[in-house]
Amino acid sequence: MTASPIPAVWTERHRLHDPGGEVWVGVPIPGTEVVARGDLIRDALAAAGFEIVPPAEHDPEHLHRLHHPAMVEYLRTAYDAWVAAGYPEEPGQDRVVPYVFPLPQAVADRPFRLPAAPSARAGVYTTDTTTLIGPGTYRAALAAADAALTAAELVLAGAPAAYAACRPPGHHAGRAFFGGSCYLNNAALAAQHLRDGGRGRVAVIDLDAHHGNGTQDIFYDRADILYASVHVDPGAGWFPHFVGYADEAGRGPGAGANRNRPVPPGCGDGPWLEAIGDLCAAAGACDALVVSLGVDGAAGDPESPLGISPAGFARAGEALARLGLPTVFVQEGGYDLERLGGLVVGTLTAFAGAHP
Ligand code: SP5
Ligand code: ZN
Repeated sequence: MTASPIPAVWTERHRLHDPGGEVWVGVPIPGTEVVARGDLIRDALAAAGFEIVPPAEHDPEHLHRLHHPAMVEYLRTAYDAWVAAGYPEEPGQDRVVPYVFPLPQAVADRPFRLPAAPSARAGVYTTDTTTLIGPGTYRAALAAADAALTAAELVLAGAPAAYAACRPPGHHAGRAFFGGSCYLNNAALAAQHLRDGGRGRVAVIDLDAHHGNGTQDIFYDRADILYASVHVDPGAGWFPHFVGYADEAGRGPGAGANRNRPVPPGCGDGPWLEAIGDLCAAAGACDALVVSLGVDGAAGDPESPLGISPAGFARAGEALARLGLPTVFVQEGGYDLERLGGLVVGTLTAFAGAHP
């Protein structure tokens, strides 16, 4: 096979992040956002002839464009504070995981008090109990952000498309919250980088099976970055549960620049591709594209019921290519370890074959 025209940014620093499982409905379970994902994606790309490129390092100050500095500082320091407080010994938890949350209706009308206990601080910025922080989580999240920024730089330098093998993923991370196995919003950072590099209007099309509530949060008030997502209907009982409905269309100057297309569990290729057609039509007036490429909509994936076939992902890649835009792909979810690499390669290859 000839070399792919899409450079793939990847770093072994993803291995620094081992969430060590997750806590779901109170039960510690192995979790599906595992270290093996990053290596399986790399191996599939290399076997298919993709050029593997290391990310350039960026000053973490970059993150403050889109993330609250206090959250970034929390992510940087949370694990050390957790260990210093002795939780790995008593009660025996070696990852940062919350047990209380400052719900707005419980605290909103009084000054915010940053809790003294690291166990309570763990609930200040995360939405859930499934997004644990380990010793290398912050460094791996920085490396994933570097990969997305580097892919954006390759496109700004003239590549028609570039792919960032981000792990941990990012689209559930908002300006001042993280969750859903995400810490920093890689796709949003790539979109902002394209704007900063002179692209006038940027579309983020999110194919991950779940709604990207973090990306929506970051860009909800902005007209210069369109967020458009197809995802399993949160109203049918799926993560992120509280956000991702069709009537969330943006606010203020961003009104009309947010588009959600929830699809029903088990919908399969037809309705999913129809929704993607709508999202692409909305992105037609943009100057650059970021694709949040989650492949967890695939049939057999343990985290979603959508049942999309490999051919469906290829058709999606072709539809995105027909936009004819400079495109940055950013990896999000995808948890079927047998099929993960093939789905990523298949989507990118179909895109490359149809891109003008
Ligand atoms: C990036 C991304 O795809 N995040 C999605 C995280 C969704 N997590 C939802 C709750 C996890 C519970 N998993 C239990 C699986 C049982 N089949
Ligand atoms: Zn997902």
